[in-house]
Amino acid sequence: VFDVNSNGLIDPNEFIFCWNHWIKIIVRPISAFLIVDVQNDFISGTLNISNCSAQQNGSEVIQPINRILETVNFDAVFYSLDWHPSNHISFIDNMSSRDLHPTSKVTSDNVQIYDTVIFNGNPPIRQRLWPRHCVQDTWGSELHKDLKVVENSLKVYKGTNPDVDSYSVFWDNKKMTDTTLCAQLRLKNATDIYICGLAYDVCVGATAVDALAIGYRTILLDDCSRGVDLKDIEKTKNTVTKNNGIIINSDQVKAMV
Ligand code: VGL
Ligand code: ZN
Repeated sequence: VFDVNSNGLIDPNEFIFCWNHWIKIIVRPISAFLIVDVQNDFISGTLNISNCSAQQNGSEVIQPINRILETVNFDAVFYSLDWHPSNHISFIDNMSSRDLHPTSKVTSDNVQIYDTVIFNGNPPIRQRLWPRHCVQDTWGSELHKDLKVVENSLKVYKGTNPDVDSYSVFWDNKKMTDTTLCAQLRLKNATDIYICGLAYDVCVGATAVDALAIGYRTILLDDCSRGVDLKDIEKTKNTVTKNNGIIINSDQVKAMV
């Protein structure tokens, strides 16, 4: 039984004491830290998120992420990379080389960046169009040089199939193929996943939703994530919370792991 203060809140120190001396011993959490797509193109390259509607600065995630990496001992650390071939389906400049489905309201005549088109396929493929970004083995697809890469961490590459996009770090958008993340997490018997990075409302959000669906305890790091659209960031947070995920800031991580 926790003591509560006059606001009805549990004393955080008491909670941390119980967590470390009782709960952790019973629950035996195994924690993974997943840093999503902190790559040059999203921070200052061709898909610089500061040019998107929310006008956020992707470089601001680096310092809080580095601090977590320096102070918290996770059982596993993963860095995902958006890793596209040159002919990738999501690049707006590749649109003309693909067949549009007759129901697509957006066509080559009226297309604008960030629009969603429908390509022919079985079933037809809904695809949001982005500027060419994170092309394999280019500067834009490299992790930002100031991001700390810890020893024994693993890199997870996604979006490598030219014909299907991949927002979640678990599966492509059609759920045809899983990445190495799934197998690595099973190998480690991970129970808890801390997720952050770029873009909050695209790949970070999709990854958190999948983590919750698989059954991981999922913790989203709000101050270590930046996104494209404020409304979509809000939707992401609501979805995560509704599915029993939690959203915290970086200064709360150390006490939990
Ligand atoms: C991403 C747009 C296109 C992301 C990847 O990493 O959030 N966004 N490809
Ligand atoms: Zn991409």
